Parts: sequence; C-alpha cells; structure tokens
Amino acid sequence: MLSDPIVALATPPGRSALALIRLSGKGAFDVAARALQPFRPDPPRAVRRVRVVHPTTGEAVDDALVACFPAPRSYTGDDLVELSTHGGLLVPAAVVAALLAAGARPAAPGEFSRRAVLNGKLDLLQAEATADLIDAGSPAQARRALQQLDRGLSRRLEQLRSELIELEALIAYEIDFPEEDEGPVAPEQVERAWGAARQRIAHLIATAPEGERLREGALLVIAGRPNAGKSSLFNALLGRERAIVTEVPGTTRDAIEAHGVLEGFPFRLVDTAGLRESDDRVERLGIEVSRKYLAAADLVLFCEDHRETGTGKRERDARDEFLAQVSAPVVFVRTKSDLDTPSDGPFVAVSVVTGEGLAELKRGLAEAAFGRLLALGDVEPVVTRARHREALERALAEIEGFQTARKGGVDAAAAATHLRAAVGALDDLIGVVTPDDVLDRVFASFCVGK
Ligand SMILES: Nc1nc2c(ncn2[C@@H]2O[C@H](COP(=O)(O)OP(=O)(O)OP(=O)(O)O)[C@@H](O)[C@H]2O)c(=O)[nH]1
Ligand SMILES: [Mg+2]
Repeated sequence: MLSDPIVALATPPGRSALALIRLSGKGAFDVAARALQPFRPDPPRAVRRVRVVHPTTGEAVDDALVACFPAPRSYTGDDLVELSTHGGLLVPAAVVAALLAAGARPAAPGEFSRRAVLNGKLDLLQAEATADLIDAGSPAQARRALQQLDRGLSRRLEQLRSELIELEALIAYEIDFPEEDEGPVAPEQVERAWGAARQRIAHLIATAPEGERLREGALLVIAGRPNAGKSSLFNALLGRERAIVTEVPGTTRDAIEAHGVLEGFPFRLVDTAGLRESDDRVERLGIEVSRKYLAAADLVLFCEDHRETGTGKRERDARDEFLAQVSAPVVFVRTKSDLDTPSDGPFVAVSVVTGEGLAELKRGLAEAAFGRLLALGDVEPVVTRARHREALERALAEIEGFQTARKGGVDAAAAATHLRAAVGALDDLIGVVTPDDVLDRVFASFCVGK
C-alpha cells in the first residue's frame, strides 16, 4: 500500500542517551493512540510527554516525548509522529515493537523520503541530497549536499526546463503557420535561445567528473620506488599511523586504502608496494596490485628520494616508463627534505620529520583533484551522480537533434519533438513524474528510518 502506517528507528541502534522513532502514513495517529498514553495529536508540532505501552501485553516500555505533524505539513507529507525515546539497544526496539503491535509495519530503507517525493514534499534531487548529507565525510561534501538540499541544482534545472518550453513556444508559431516566410519570430531568436540552453546544459555536464568524485572521494595513489617514503607520507596525509614504516625496502607489500580529508575535500588514499623488479612472489603480486590502482587513479602522487634516484640511466628509464603508463595527473614529491640539500624543480619538497611542505602538498592535491569545484565556489550547482549526468547527456543529445532537424529542413512539428524529449529528460532528473524503477534505484542505498 502506498500510504499505510510505517515505523522505523531513525537513529542508529546502540548505546546512546536518546533515540528517535518515526511513524508515518494514513492512520498513523490511530496507531499511536493504541500505544501511547495519553495520546492527542493536537496541537500539532507541539512536544508532550507520553508513556509507551505495548498494546497487547499492556507492559510499560518507556517514558518518551512525542510530536505530531498532521498531513500535509510533515516530512513525508502524510500524518507523521516523531517519538524521542531513551536510547540503548532494548528500549527503542521495544517501542518499535509496540507500534508494530498497534498496527504499523516496518519501513523499508528510504521509505519515508520516498513518500516525501511522491507527495511532492521533496524532489528527487533533494532526496538524494539528504542521503549525501548523511553520508558526507568531509566539509566540502556536506556543503555541496546542503546546497542541493536547498534546491540549488533543482532551481537551475527548472530554469533550463522553462527555457526549453519557451523555445517550444517560439517554434509553435512555425508549426501553426508553416507557409509564412517571415513570422513574428526571427530565426536568430530561436538560434539564440537554443544556444543558451545548450551551453547551460554543457556547463552542468562539465561539472560531473569532479562532482561525482566529490561524492566518492578522489582516488589518490601514492607510488614510487621502494623506501622512497610513501608509507610515511600516506600516514602524514591521513594524520594517523595506518601503514607500517621501516627502513627496509619492500616493507609495503599490498595496497592499503584509507579515507582522508585534505583541505576539506574527500580522498581515498592508497599506499602501494614500491615499484621495482622483484624475485619475491608476494612482492610481485603487491606490485601488480599497485599497477591496477594506478590505472584507476584520479591522481597519482609520485614520491622520490632524491638521494637515491636520478643517478643511473636505468633508473631514469624505469621512471619514465612508469610515468608513460599513468594517464591520471601526476603530482611529484621529493621526500625526506630534512636529509637533503634543497633545490628547485617541478615538485613539492616534503619531510614527515619536520612537516615541511605538507600543507603546500595538501593544497596542491585538493587543487589538482577538485580545482574546477574550487573555482565554481559553493553557489554554482554541480552534478554529483551518474544519474544526473546521464539525464543531462540525453537532454543535450535531444537539443542537438533539434538543431540538426531544423538545419536539415525537417518540419517544425517534427523538430519540436526533440525539445519535448529534452524537457522529459530534465523532468526525469528532477523527479516530476518518476517511474517506480527509478525510485527503487535511488532509494535502494538509503538506510531504514530515512
Ligand atoms: N629523515 C626522514 N626519513 C624519512 C622520511 N620519510 C620516510 N623516512 C624514512 O625512510 C624509510 C622508508 O620509509 P617508508 O615510508 O617505509 O617508505 P616506503 O616508500 O613506504 O617504502 P616501501 O614500502 O618499502 O616501498 C623509513 O626508515 C622512514 O623512517 C622523512 O621525511 N625524513
Ligand atoms: Mg611502504
């Protein structure tokens, strides 16, 4: 059923002072009345104290606070009850059990937000932003999610949508009066409107690589010869001793991945086995893994200990051969600068002993991985999911199709179908009319209670 009463714990289970339970749907207040004493939904949005009692056993479960949000002024758009109970493992579960016994059913993951979308309280982009905000592990992710929750991207798309509809209106005249050469609408006007819409969509698509990277974290792979100081730098960037460091070359034998935040941006840092020819079977496997990571990297941090490299031709060749295989941008680092006489070059000199160069390196990495987002600031909307990018690419293809059709002398009505399709792609994106399978995909990753 679409709006039957559902219940779920909205906070994570475990030891805590309080827990929040949500109950929503048609008849939610009746369900609440069977388990809460005393229960009155009026006045709305006011908090009052209640006793939670299991409706069949009569057992007292908790003393709680309750607030009622009658439809449509609630998160879901249906009647909604929010209960603050005591925390821990037992009490919240017992309160949920009491509400289930009173007639609710357990909510599926993301079901509250899904109803909010179906009831027009949130658009699909905002629902996604809710999930992103909860999952955010860095300030930049949180700011971006908040901006999307605030309809930053939605507004931009709605603006685009109305521009396309205006363009449709412009050529509607040609559809109605095809035999007239000079209508009231100059061809340049159509051309201008078309060009503007096309450019706006292209701009949004161009934000996608870094926008998607912002959600997932930039894959930063630290590479270099054995003993170059890779693991030391990995630990220094993470701010904790995650990888083993020794003076023995070949210490790291497997790739180690960890989440880190640099300059407020999310990174997936990977420490790798030093690249060299090796007879050791385990080390060879590690080096193979390093190569796989290098192939997938968004950014490579190439470490060199200048006291050891750059001497022999063989080593220089090995370095060049390595770099030729990397397609991601490479940031060069000269390690152990405390042991070395300083010199200039296209690299950042760092020392994990003195901390020299680390701040500069972090800034450089954030700039290399998220430079476009940094330039856009937090106000310009950004596309953060493959779903967004695909819809915009579809819209762009239709807009191109419109122009091709016009240039090819196709009649106005047929050309206009491309504009319709472009508007449709934007509607899918915002979630105006959203098919069930799209909703299933969007909400599949949500947690229960959201
Ligand atoms: N003085 C100084 N020593 C460093 C610095 N960074 C690393 N070292 C030393 O260099 C040695 C190798 O460091 P690691 O971080 O294990 O080097 P690695 O590149 O991970 O080495 P493998 O895992 O064997 O490939 C250790 O003895 C570190 O203490 C530095 O900035 N200054
Ligand atoms: Mg190492």
